[in-house]
Amino acid sequence: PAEVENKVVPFQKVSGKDIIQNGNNVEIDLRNGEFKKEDNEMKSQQMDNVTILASIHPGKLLTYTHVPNKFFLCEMGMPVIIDPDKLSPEERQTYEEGFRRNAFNQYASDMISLHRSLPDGRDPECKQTEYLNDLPDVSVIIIFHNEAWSVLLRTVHSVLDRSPPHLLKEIILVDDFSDFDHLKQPLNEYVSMLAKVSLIRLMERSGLTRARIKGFDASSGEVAIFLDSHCEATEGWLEPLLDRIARNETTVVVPMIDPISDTDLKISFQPASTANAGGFDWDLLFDWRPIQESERKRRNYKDYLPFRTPAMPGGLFGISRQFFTYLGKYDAGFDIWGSENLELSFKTWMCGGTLETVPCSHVGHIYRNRNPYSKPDETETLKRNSIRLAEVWLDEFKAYYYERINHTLGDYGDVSDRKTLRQTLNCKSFRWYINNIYPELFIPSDSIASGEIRSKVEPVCADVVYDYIFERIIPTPCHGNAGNQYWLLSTENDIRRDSRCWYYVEWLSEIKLYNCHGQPSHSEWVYRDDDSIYHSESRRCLELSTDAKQIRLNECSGHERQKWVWNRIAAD
Ligand code: LR7
Ligand code: MN
Repeated sequence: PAEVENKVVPFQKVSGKDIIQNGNNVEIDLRNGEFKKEDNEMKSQQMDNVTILASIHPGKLLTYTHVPNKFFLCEMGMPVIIDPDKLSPEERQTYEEGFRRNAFNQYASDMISLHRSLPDGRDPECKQTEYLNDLPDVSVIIIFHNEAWSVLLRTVHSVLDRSPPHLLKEIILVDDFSDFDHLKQPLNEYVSMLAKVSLIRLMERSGLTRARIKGFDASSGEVAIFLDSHCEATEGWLEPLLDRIARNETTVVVPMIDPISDTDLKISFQPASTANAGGFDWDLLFDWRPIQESERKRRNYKDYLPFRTPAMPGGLFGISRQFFTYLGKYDAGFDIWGSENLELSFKTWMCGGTLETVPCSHVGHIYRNRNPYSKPDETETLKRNSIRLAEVWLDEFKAYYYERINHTLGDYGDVSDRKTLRQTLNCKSFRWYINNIYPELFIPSDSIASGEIRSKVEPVCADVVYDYIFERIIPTPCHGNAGNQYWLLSTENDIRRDSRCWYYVEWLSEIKLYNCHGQPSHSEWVYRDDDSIYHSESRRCLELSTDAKQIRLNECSGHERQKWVWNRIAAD
């Protein structure tokens, strides 16, 4: 596909005759346009004109959106770059309100066509692959809580525009008790005009797990595909997913997830060669991991072929109706956010299925830094979800998570039904899952020491502070609740928690956290008999500063400030 530069051009008139079909692309010739600065009427007419045409040639049209006095070419997933300092006070307010309510740039999104075109960067093999003729039909289930209008409807239209009609049975929107005004009557009216789209309203805040179950129960396609409410399906996204399920009903599929920027809405199309697998750590949160070497080899290093993955991120996936039902859908006891993704990953593998990423299928997703919506008692809800998950699926391995929360289980509700389900389905053990599906997971029992790292001179423990984008090791008063004061010393002499390792940054004289399997290569720490923690590369020792505000390295002196107690030390 033609690469399009993100050009800034003066505000100009666009009419039908200026629109030129050029191969697969449609270009707008602005040379004959006339400059019409104050004409708001013109502006909206132009927008209408372009939008209507865009829906006739979905994905094939380049359109323009405006910021005051400027047009930005923002199709092909190009960014909309806005300088907030140049906005009028009212527009500036709208801009900021958009960020505040959504944690992404709603103002920019509102300028982009609901049918915007996207780049097609699929590997060439994807377009040559012959998919089965007789594919199952699909219900796409999109749940949302307080989503922005343009983002939600761009998700819907991207699915309508880019799915073969005979395969798309329906789109089911599930409103998880939103209170944004535009999601009330205006959404009813809009949806009533769209064929195949229906809207379910939940009468209380249910959280994403129960919202998905409601949507699933109301749907009837042979396959269910779930999407977050801020996604964009790209050309050819559907067939590669359905093909895998058609060949094996117990295959659960995840597309490539292309990041859409939260600031300028640019989509970064990820080539298959950059695909990651999914994993998690003992905090029981999903994370991305390199694809296993065995799996790369099994596919003869052909990046475009589906690969097995230990876990799914959770928001975008397809599953056959029968298999999802067989697996008992989700634990309906999960509240608001979290845990359903790992539950379904474990169940899929342990109860007879396969979880795959399908690199030929691409769907965009807006990643954001925070969740903008209200979440009642966030940490408690997530912890409760995680405990339910651990109780039912982790067997003896649940201890590693419980150690992280200092065994403060609290009331996590009743999970007996879920345990019965696991028994009835005769699912394999978590040990089997780790040994066979996720052997790269770090097992804490292999560690030399674990728990808090407490100074011998003051009641402070090694903790982490998030300063800007880095996580720095600092001393804080020991609280005895594990959490961020919980550290493992691995047999490879890493000090780590989950996949984050201590790394000494020499030029800053600071210890920061880095990915254990990423760059830079690791720092080696040795816990010695004299209770010092020795950093091999610099040959220095971990020391608490005299004001007890820093943890740094210094010449090993045997001083009390260099002595640390690690609260569980493996017997050897
Ligand atoms: O109470 C709620 N009710 C809802 O309906 C809370 C959320 N939601 C909706 C929300 O509007 C959105 O459409 O649920 C969807 C997911 O919520 P997000 O977008 O806030 O979640 P996320 O993208 O930060 O989180 C990822 O992990 C979650 C764990 O529960 C879910 O599985 C999300 O679907 C999942 N998203 C993805 O996998 C997209 C890829 C990102 C990654 C990694
Ligand atoms: Mn999301």
